[in-house]
Amino acid sequence: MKDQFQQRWETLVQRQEALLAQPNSPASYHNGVVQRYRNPVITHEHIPLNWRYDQNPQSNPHCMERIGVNTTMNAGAIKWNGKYLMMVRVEGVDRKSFFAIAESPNGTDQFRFWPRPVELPDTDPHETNVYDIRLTAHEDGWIYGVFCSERHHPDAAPGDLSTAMASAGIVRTKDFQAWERLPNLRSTSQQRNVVLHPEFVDGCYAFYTRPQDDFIMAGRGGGIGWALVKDILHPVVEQESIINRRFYHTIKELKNGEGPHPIKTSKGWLHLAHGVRACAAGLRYVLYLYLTALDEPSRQIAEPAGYLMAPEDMERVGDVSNVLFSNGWICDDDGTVYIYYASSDTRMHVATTTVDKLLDYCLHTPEDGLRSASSVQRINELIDRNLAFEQQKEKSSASPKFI
Ligand code: M1P
Repeated sequence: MKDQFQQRWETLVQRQEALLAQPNSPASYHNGVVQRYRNPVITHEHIPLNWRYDQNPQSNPHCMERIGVNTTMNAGAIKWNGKYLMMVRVEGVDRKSFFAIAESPNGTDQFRFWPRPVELPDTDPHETNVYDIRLTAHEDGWIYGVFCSERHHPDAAPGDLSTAMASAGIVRTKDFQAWERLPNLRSTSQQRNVVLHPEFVDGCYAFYTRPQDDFIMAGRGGGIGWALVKDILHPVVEQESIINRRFYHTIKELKNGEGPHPIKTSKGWLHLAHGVRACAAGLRYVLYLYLTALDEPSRQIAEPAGYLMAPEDMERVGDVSNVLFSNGWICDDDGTVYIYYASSDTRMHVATTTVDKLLDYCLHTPEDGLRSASSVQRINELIDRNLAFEQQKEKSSASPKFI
């Protein structure tokens, strides 16, 4: 007869295998722009059992979980050797985040973690937490990961164990096994949500930045910034301009941040970003799009009003509720786009669309008029066009047809 340990272990394994093999399918409703999938693609239950359990009944007679995982979220993404890779932010029950890579053969299900979490070169004993990596296959031949490197603020008052400082950490690799750590991006302000553009611009590395007054609040930081860096081995923000601004009474009133690096299209660079506003329930994070010029990635040419995606149904609830956050998407050669997004800082999901649809959405959705009166005007313009179209249709169906 199997002992208790063995029985429990087998149940754990079967349960996890069933989860990992579970097929995913498109959700029934979509608005024509993006297609959500039914199941989350990665949850804390996807974390390999041998990262969490001591498998030896002698040292773990109750078959207890020894190292718990709280959430799996905010993953960078990249297509690598034909596989869809997510570099996931895994947060332990001890609140420390680290990175781990999971791969899928098709981008929508069967994500499995590689055997071990990523061991980044540990270069600074003050670095306490790392998270939200953005992966960029740069034209210089390296794959870069830019992430938030967080530490206790050196100027925090005695006894203040909460004030933190965020900067952009940089690593690079050619095979996702060996990682080279570069110096953090030097900037006069705190930085989070920093993203490397995939091409050189004026012979420099180009970064999307997010200057902020302190660890939480963007404050005087006007939105998503742009900075050219001459030397990636000594990266310094010398000049920073704001390319995607925040505005009063919008989805990004409080703060915003670049998502993954933009996708290059025939009509410009497609950007996915998050916008944050405050409400009685706390901060609300949604995803939005904007487009910049092909020959000048820092010049905005279109931005639809409002959000592309906001938390829905179960996405609304989690460790930090009412949050959608994306720092990874993959564009296939056929133009299919896989948007990987986390809900409520807890789990990863996928939604699919195409480059054509996103461009259509970007170029034909009215921009934000910033006032209720403009919103009503835009709806009335659409109604007028629709009425004219219906009249035209009626006319042509009523007119005699000569054969
Ligand atoms: O909790 C929501 C998000 O908050 C931060 O994002 P931002 O800097 O734009 O406010 C990050 O900590 C992010 O990881 C988190 O998902």
